[in-house]
Amino acid sequence: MNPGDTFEILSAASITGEFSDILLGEGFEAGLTINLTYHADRIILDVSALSGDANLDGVVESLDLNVIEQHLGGVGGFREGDLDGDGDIDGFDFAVWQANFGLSLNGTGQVTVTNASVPEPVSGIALFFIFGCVRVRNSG
Ligand SMILES: [Ca+2]
Ligand SMILES: [Ca+2]
Repeated sequence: MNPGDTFEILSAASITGEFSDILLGEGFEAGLTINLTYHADRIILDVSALSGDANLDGVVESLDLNVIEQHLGGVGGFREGDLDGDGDIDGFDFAVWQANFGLSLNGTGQVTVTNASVPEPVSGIALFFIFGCVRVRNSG
């Protein structure tokens, strides 16, 4: 999974509940955040990261600057230091890193939930994320 990835993990005529538990699998990177958005007919999973955290360890620190420096002048994605998402690694990415230096996430991996519709809660349904096993559709 990479920051910016979006997956439709469930599609149905009508969805009336939500997952009661979400477990992040082995190897889920500490700096990644997943957001589940419940719609009336589908559930969307978006992956994001702290702006500036190129090495995805959950902290914006000097190690992230090292990533930018290693790829400076080249092309790549978030993991190569393209922090502004324009496909290259340059001074603008450095500015993103600098503006966010010192920020950190709490804990290992983050999960947030957004309700685009307001489904009725259903207990006993668990969603187990095993790293790499949720790739249903990648629009990114
Ligand atoms: Ca970092
Ligand atoms: Ca860039």
